[in-house]
Amino acid sequence: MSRPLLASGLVLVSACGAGDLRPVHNTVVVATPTTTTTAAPAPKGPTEEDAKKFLVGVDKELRRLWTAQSRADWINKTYITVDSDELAADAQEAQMAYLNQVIPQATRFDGLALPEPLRRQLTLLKLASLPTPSPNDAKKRAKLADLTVWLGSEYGKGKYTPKEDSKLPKLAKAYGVKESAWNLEDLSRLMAKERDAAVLLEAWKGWHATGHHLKAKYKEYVELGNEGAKEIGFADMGALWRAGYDMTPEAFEQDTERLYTQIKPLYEQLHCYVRKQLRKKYPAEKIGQKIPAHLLGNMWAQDWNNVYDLVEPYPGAAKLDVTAGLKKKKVDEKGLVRIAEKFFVSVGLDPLPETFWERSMFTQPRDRDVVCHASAWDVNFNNDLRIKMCVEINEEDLLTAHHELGHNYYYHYYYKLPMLFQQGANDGFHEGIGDTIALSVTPKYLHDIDLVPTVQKDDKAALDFLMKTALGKIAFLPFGKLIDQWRWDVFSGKTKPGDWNKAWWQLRERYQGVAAPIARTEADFDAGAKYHVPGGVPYVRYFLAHVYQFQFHRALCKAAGHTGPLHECSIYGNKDAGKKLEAMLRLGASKPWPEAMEVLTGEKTADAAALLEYFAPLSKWLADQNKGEQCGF
Ligand code: X8Z
Ligand code: ZN
Repeated sequence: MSRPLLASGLVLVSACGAGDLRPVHNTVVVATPTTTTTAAPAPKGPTEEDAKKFLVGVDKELRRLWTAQSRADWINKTYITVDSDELAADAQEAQMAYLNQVIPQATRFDGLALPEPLRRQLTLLKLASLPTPSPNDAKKRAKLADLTVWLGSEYGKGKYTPKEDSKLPKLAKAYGVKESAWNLEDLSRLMAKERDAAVLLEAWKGWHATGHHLKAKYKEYVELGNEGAKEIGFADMGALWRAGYDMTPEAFEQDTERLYTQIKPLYEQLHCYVRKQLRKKYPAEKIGQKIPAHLLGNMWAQDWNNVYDLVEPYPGAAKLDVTAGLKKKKVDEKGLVRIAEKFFVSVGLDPLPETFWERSMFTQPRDRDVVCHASAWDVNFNNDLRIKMCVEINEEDLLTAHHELGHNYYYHYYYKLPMLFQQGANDGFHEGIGDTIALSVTPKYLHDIDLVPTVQKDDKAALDFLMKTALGKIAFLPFGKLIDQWRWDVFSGKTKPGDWNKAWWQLRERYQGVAAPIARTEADFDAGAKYHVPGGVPYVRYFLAHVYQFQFHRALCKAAGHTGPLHECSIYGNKDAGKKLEAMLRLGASKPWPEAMEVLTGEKTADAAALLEYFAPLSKWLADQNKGEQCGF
């Protein structure tokens, strides 16, 4: 797992903390000079040269340890066995042991004036154990490493075997399910298309049951991670996670809240309209204020793309059926990723290295357990780019391929930087690059590359397209925020283990307006049924990315000379936009994120205004449609 991976999703090692410029340890001991009659030589503190030497050593050792971890992790996640678990945990432990030793050493330079690149590396080093800080105790370290690997692998192995009286086996063929036990990909295909509420409920319950047995170990992971965080000066693991944004953890929380306030009214409008349509489709479910979580086409109700047919503004208009286009052109798994690569190359970025195509995992192996959740890697921090994805030939995975390649292109443009700068400007940037490119996958672009036969160019078609995009992007926002809201409270102890599931559903109701479809208890561990929780991957990054990507898109469209509505812009083929993007990617984490934001957008803060501009026509349409409805939840 390299930390990049993380960006990608994965990694046990951190996922990209980007750097807090405040000293992590707020007690800097400054020696007070004492006056004596005899002129004793002043005690010599460390020099700039010492700091430089120290960082050269750290860079070398991190490269060695993170690469070893990355290799072990790649094998583990593409072939889960007792042995690969063991090897991944050993590699994890080794890099944790090094960080336990070297992070405290970095404080030696706290009082010293240093050139900015050195100062920033020291700052980032103090965050380098993110997301899984280990206590400096060999036994505890080994335990924490085992726990993180175990949690990730158990999630990857999760399956649901329907009972005798279940309707699922009869549907297996229709959903392309080949084994009697259904894995997450199988259940997700069903959730996407099925419209029988009882069947949906069974799939939902079946998958969520796979999370139950993770709770006890998750509790141990929280305890040890908190201990590790405290040892390096943070209140708990959540405070460490919130420290990676070039501002205090408190300021970061406030800033996130500010962004959420900007987009909440639009989410409520979308929720209101979707709920109205679902009430028509599922009258027997007697949908109240909150939407039952199994009816939105996705296991976690995190995006609602799959209920598009139920909420399409103008059902008569020609359908933008990308999946049909891919199938018609007989695009295979690699071919789908090639389409995404072609976009990046069209704006002047490099083609992916040949090794990417040789070493990536594009399809789900039939004979072994793997972690299917998509991720992107640079295994040796030296351009050994890969993705790991169980590609299905459909529109959703075409967009995910763009998402993953965004990570790979970031890796590609910063791999020559020191290890500690080989991260996104912050982790939300890393998550936002591929999505930014995917915003240029417009109906016109799809037509231009011959994936859809016709495009209609009128207001109705625009509203259909905006609705589709909103089901992916706007529906996601509260989910993107609440996962870490839950974890921050779990880590700080504000939410006790006896209330974990209750707190989970309180947040899902409050933020998403979604409710558990059946009664839940503390024997359930529903957060454990979402990859990033057992996977230990921070999640607020995706919330940020969903805001940033519209800012990035607007800036790139401006660079490309686009005029007209933002949702019509595609930067496909535009080298000026590509240059702008590349300049930002090349910075990695070498500068505080507001500077990277400025390089790309001219703005120094995160702002949801571009997102609101993009969706303005839909926002107006929704407000009209919802007249007379009691919106809110
Ligand atoms: O985990 C991912 C990527 C890998 S970084 C596929 N995403 C989040 C999720 O699936 O929950 C992308 C969007 C949100
Ligand atoms: Zn990602």
